[in-house]
Amino acid sequence: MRFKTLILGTLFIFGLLLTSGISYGYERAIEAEMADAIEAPMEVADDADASGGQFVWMEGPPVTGGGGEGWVEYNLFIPEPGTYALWGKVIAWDGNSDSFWVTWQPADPDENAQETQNTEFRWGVAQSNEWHWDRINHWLDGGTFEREWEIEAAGDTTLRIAVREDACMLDVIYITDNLSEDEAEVNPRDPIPSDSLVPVEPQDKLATTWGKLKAGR
Ligand SMILES: [Ca+2]
Ligand SMILES: [Ca+2]
Repeated sequence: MRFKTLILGTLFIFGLLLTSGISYGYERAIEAEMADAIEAPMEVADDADASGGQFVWMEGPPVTGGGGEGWVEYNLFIPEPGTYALWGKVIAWDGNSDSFWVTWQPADPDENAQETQNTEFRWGVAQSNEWHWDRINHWLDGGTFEREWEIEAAGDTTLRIAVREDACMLDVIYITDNLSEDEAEVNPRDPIPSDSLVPVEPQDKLATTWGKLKAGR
């Protein structure tokens, strides 16, 4: 009798894990300017209205074309396998400054989207000239759909956000296993101290790289 109770109890707990295990409530926000690597002409810039007072972009006038070079990369430790969504806090002035390329390995292949122009990785950024949240989507030729990433094992991942059009600005990246497309439900937020277990510094050296590039022209 006691054994039967144990079995039933185990099954009950297993059932609870199954129903509640779909989402365990992971979330983390990181300042875009705290990138682990930055390739010019992507650079860190100042804005008093941005979280942390800084953001990243390829500098450029909004209405003209241009871009396709430079990126930021983030080494992100994901503690649990699962399905994740990304949100970006962005400014995109107009139709010539409203996209990035996004690849998140190992869920995505090791592919240079700036070279392949693979629309699977093309993020059509919601336009506004105020800082606002936009869930990272893929802007396919047949329509724009919210993206999600299957992270199959806990461990290190590499998120690359690459310039597609200059003047598109990125302030914060918010990582969550809440797959809702409703911003009010997900409630993406700016970083808080507990997001940074290991303190990191902004990549000041990138301004140097950019300066050298300009001087070399
Ligand atoms: Ca532009
Ligand atoms: Ca920021």
